[in-house]
Amino acid sequence: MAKPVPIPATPPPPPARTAGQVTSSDKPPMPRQETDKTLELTPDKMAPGSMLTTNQGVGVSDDQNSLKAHVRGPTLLEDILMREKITHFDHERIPERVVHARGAAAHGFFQPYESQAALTMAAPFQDPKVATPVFVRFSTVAGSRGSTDTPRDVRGFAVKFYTTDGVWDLVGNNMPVFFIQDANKFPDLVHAVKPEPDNEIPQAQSAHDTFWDFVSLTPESAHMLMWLMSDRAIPQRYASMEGFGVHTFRLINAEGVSRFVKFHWKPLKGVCSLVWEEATLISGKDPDFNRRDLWESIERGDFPEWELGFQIVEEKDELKFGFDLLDATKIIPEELVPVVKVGKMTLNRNPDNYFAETEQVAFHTGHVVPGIDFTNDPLLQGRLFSYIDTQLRRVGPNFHELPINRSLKPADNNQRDGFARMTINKGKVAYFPNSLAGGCPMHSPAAAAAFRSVAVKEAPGLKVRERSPTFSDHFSQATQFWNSMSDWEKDHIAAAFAFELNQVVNEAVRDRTMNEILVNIDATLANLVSEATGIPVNPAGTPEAPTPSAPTPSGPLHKDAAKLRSPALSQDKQPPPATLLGRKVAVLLGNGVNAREVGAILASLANAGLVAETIGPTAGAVEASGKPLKVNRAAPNAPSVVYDAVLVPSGAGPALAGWPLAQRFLHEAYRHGKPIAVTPDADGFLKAAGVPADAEGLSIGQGSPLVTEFVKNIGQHRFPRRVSVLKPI
Ligand code: HDE
Repeated sequence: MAKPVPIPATPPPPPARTAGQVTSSDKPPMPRQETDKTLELTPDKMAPGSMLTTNQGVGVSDDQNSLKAHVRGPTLLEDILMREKITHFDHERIPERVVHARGAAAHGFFQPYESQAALTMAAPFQDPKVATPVFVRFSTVAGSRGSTDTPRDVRGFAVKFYTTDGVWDLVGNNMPVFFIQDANKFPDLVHAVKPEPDNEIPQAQSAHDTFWDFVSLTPESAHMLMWLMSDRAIPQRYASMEGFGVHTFRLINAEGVSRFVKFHWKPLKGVCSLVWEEATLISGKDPDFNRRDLWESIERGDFPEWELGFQIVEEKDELKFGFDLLDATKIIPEELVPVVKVGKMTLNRNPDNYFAETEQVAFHTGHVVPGIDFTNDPLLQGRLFSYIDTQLRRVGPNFHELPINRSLKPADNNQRDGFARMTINKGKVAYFPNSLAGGCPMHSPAAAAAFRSVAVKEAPGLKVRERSPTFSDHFSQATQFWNSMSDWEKDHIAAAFAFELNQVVNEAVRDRTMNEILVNIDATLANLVSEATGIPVNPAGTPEAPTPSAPTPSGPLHKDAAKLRSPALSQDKQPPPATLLGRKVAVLLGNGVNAREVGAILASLANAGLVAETIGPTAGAVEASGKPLKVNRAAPNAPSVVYDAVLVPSGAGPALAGWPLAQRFLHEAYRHGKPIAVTPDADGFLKAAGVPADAEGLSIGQGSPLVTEFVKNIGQHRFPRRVSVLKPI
């Protein structure tokens, strides 16, 4: 089989296409490796040239004034220059994605740790020495293209692998389950969560009546609701999200042996989230928070990385679990089937053009390569239909010819024509079988690189429009999720349910969510939400949770749902991050700060891989040791919520204590559980900001011991027990 091509250490000079033959690069060189795909894109890139022309290459003498009958007269229909310019502008948008409209993306590569040929023929997993180029798009689901980055929402995590056997798209999310079990319900789910159709309110939020109406009538969504109400729905950065293929797929090896697989992406930056209040503040202060972080970290050379993991289940074990592997509302707990890490993905290059790349990229679950195949998951089966249809509508029938979607292995078939066809197919023959072109292009039944659906034995049965009874346990794994959370994670979940249900006006919807969904997940959860919303828990009116009916009722998950736990689900119990690279520290400055100490602190923070910014009252300077000390950012433009941690160097505290904006800055950092480091002279500042001197994660000290402890605390990410989000101060 053809192998992926290694990434060249020194890329050959790319042949650039430029306007008017001008060759120039408008970007400074970045410490990055080019992949085969980024090199292949080069001829399609264009830097601005020296002469303005029309789309037909005709020079333009004046692009600022329209053609008029006389200097104060009417504009003429004859103005070909203005009409070409404005009509092109009128057609600049393509339909935004019906879901996942807001996104950000980057290029990179995937490299396996060792050959997985025993499991799969898929090209990216054959040889640890070779890397496969990827393009990855992260997104929110419900909001429009211009919406904020930090609503409570699922995040899309879609990876396009440009393999030597063609394109493979792994179109996943940052949550491992989904709201519904059958694709036929997808339009209903999306209509319910999107802004309500009469007034188009609210934007990018599930906190409204139609969403909770739908999910309260759809108990299969209970497990996904737990994920959505958890902090997973407000990831701190894309680089600190897990990713999941969600469905059970198949891996096929060269002998044709099929095994079930679940795909997992594990971020090397650790799994970290925002807290809800912080997320809402960021929405106002920096709606581009996540995409900015992705862009800036790649520009800095701090490349986001994830390990790809397989959970493998042998075909003979398909019915062993007590839930159905075809049910996308279920996970396979990692404690039952470990996630084996098989390789690493690195994102090392920003797109050159948002529209051409991030907007026009077209993913499809049906884009697979030999070695990967599907299961009968009815949600996946529906997606196999939906994505190609959506791309035909959104981007057009030749979407595969756009540079970002183009396979590295050239496409060659008898499909022709359609809007914006770019390939100039030669010859008379566009059919098969043919003799006039020598039978070409030919089938390749024996070639390893040819896709053949795996021959799966289907049990004989009736053609029905029904749900399998093995899909009927909707609550065990929702309870398992709750049981697996730490105390503060439970608080955050209950507070999220309370926030959402307090936005719901319809009493029947509020009541049904409480008494037909929450009480079936956990009584404590129901009581906490009841207290915070005033919705009575009414066990008398509570229907029994449906009895689980599983392929093998002896499966380990069904013994006692209330006792189920999976520590791997808890963010609190995740291993510490492999790197702190890119965490942002605010160094608050005020008049009187010790300039020498600031220099030393900034150097130590940079050594630890942290991005530190000094913040003062204006973007100018503060007075430090009798001299002006330039600051990086002005406090009104640099709110606490966009930083991971705060440090106050010696000398600054007394001035900051009397400054309300600084008090608010420190107080918010405290409320949001962030590591704080101050020198002893900041005691008045702590008091004025309402930060208790014994707060967890607050370091008071001097010099390098202070910085060392502070950096250690940043490794813990947050100290969320400081403030109860259920009963906020
Ligand atoms: Fe999607 N989904 N989806 N989805 N989805 C789309 O395709 C759909 C589902 C996911 O960055 C659309 O190009 C159906 C699950 C991501 O471009 C559309 C069903 C998962 C993205 C579509 C699902 C996803 C999409 C809209 C139920 C996680 C963004 C625009 C059967 C495994 C990809 C587009 C990008 C986008 C349909 C459910 C992930 C309409 C019918 C489950 C990450 O085709």
